[in-house]
Amino acid sequence: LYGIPLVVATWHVENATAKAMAVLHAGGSALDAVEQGCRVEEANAKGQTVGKGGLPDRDGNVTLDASIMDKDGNCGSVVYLQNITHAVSVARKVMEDTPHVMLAGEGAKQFALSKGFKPENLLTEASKIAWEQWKVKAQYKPIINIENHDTIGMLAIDKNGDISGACTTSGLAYKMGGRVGDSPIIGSGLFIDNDIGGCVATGLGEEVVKTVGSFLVVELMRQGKTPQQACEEAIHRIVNKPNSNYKNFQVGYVAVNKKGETGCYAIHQYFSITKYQADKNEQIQSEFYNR
Ligand code: SD4
Repeated sequence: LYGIPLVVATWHVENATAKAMAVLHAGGSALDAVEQGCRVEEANAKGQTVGKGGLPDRDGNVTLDASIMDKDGNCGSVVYLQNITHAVSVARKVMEDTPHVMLAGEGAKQFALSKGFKPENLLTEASKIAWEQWKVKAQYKPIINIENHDTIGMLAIDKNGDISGACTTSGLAYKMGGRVGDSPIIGSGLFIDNDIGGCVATGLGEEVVKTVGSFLVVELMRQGKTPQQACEEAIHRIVNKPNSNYKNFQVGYVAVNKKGETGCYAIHQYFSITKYQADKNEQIQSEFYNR
């Protein structure tokens, strides 16, 4: 099939998609590809929205959410994970080595340690300074767009045509302690159906959860919509709600179908995706609703 293997991800993450494609070219599975791709951004301490270096909550704690889903519909996730950089790999271990789908907080951390993950301080000097500056006013206003970087959601199709996806984030900067977003909620931040396609979300997680966004996109594709049409309709569901406050927040989706067609859409300008397909690893600006 044209365009397979392929990797697509939220935001400008060419190093991550390159890593994932290298895994696919070496004959690796889509599952290995999305995990390895997400790990690139988790390890990048300069990225302040994922893994190490992520911006903390109001109390100065960096807490990570991540999820992963494979071609057989298996999934795993971690929420409110602290002191472990590679949340996506812990999510994979939850999927593969436990009878559960989701582990939270201290339990997730203890599980990670038992699997050999090393505890680390994830709060970098830069993120600590940003938090201290934020505390001066301590106004909680979610930022509409953190340009070029945010939650990393990644979808891949391997040489066998099998689809997997993963999602990893430090969540909204300066969120309340204990807050969990969409990224680790299967069906919201991520959903895969190997017969149909997959979807990942970024932006204000609360709005994605309320509409079960990624599941919605996959179901719309099942009904015959292209990935592009499905992403657009899922965004319309959010903005068309009675009294929707959409001018004040961003949500973006990226989706892929079984044929290797992709689509993306957002509420506002400046959402972008990175697509690696047919030897081209490129950033693509998303179309958006609020013109
Ligand atoms: C969340 N969707 O925790 C994630 C983070 C994000 O813009 O993408 N922020 O809600």
